Amino acid sequence: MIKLYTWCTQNARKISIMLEECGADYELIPVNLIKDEQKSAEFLKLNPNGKIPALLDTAPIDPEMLDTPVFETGSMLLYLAERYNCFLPKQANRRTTAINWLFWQCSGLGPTLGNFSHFASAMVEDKTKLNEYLVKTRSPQKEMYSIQRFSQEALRLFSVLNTQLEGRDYIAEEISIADFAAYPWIETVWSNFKMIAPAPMSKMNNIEAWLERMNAREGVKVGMEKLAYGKW
Ligand SMILES: N[C@@H](CCC(=O)N[C@@H](CS)C(=O)NCC(=O)O)C(=O)O
Repeated sequence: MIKLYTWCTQNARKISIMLEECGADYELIPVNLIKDEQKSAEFLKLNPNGKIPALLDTAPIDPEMLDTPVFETGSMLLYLAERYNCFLPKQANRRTTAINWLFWQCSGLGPTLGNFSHFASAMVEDKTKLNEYLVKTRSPQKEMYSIQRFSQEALRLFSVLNTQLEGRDYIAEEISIADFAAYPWIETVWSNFKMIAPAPMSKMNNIEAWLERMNAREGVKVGMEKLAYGKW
């Protein structure tokens, strides 16, 4: 059984999708970000960095893993791929490609979109249009420079991914942890970016088709739904 310590956010949904797609036996344990429970002494034993998600495997294949928490979504996806023997391609070139793009998401796409949301949400006057976590953590100031910086970088990253998806159904040809890492972030901001940058976004046809393929997957749908905003 996998215990997933989490809240309802994009990073967390990478893992709920993976767990669903693997057919894993898992339990969701809420860590309330609105109450700062991610900084509690209890949670810091799971992730000393004080951020969700984190997981514990209560029936690991290797018993030495019994009390070893797994944190950082990239590490968690790799752990689960090995644990359930799925979504990490066997062919060496595809495997390396999946890992390349997993790191690309964790170090580039995720932080860029996180920063974009932090600054762009400051422009939203009606708080009911934002989720509770963004209301709590968004920039207190309206800063056009920061919004431009992170939206331009996001568009550049979309374009890089769009090129990778040319002639491929999934990032590493076959579906993998690289797709599960990128999907929740892109899905959440996609319609907003189409509104704010219609010209560059009209060229992202490969991502559009990939999103449709991802949306159609049962595990993806259920994984997203399990940690939809406002669930807890
Ligand atoms: N690099 C980390 C990022 C995790 C992260 O940023 N988690 C956010 C929610 S999506 C969080 O816990 N924020 C609360 C905080 O920073 O105190 C990962 O991939 O796991």
